[in-house]
Amino acid sequence: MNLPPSVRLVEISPSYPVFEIKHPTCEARVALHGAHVMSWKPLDEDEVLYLSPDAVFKEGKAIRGGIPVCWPWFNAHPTNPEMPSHGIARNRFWELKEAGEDEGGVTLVFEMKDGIWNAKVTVRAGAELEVSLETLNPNEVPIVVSGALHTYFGVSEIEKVRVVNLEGSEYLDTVGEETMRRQNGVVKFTEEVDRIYESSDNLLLVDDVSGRTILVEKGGSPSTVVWNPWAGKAAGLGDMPDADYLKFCCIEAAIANDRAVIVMPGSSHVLSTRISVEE
Ligand code: TA6
Repeated sequence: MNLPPSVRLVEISPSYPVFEIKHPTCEARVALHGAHVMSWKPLDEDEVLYLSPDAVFKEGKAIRGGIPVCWPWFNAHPTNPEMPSHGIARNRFWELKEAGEDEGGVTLVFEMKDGIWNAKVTVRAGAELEVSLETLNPNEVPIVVSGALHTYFGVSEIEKVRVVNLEGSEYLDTVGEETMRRQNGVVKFTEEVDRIYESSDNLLLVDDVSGRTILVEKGGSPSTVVWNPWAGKAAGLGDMPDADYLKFCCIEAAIANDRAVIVMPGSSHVLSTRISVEE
């Protein structure tokens, strides 16, 4: 496929293609593996996404950082413990179907098919970043889908960031014994946070050290997942430096647990996240 002028294909490890975008509006990198946005740096801004320096770039292993596409299920498979956590999408190579650009940015369209599962990921990288995950159902029967766009946001110091607009939302706290709670005030990080909020609302990530505010807009997403492993869980992640929990938080446009979506034959569902840096 011919790539537009702002996009070039590089191999960051043997047979592991990554699309490098250098456009007047932004720089970004998107791996063919997992249709995975690895980085996005708008013009005159610092990098927005966290990518682990220990991330593994080989088939079958999800990249630690950027925007993992968790699909067609969130966390453990609903019925089969043999299946990988967070689905099949992020552990395999997709197919690039379209690549284009205009003065506003670059658009890449990826597809994957596996049995009953058919998905399309559209990445629009420009002054804003939008990732859309479309579940298609060409089958004769309904399919049930959950998942997340599992975005890792880079932060200056985790204890000096706030997630705003979840105040008052109910959430499932999955740290320790799962417990339903209600968010009191803004979300802060002073310990492990692993929460599934019942919220379709847009969010703000406020970094008090850099003074930067990130707007996270969601589409087709009845759940918002907020995660930081903190020191204990981070130490157990072999593809991330132990202290890097201080450098990111995940804010995920998700469809989780009992909010799974039924996609009827011949129809589709789109889960999207749109990220912008607020001046
Ligand atoms: O972000 C929510 C979550 O489900 C956490 O429970 C944690 O497992 C995280 O995803 C990362 O999962 P991974 O399989 O990428 O290590």
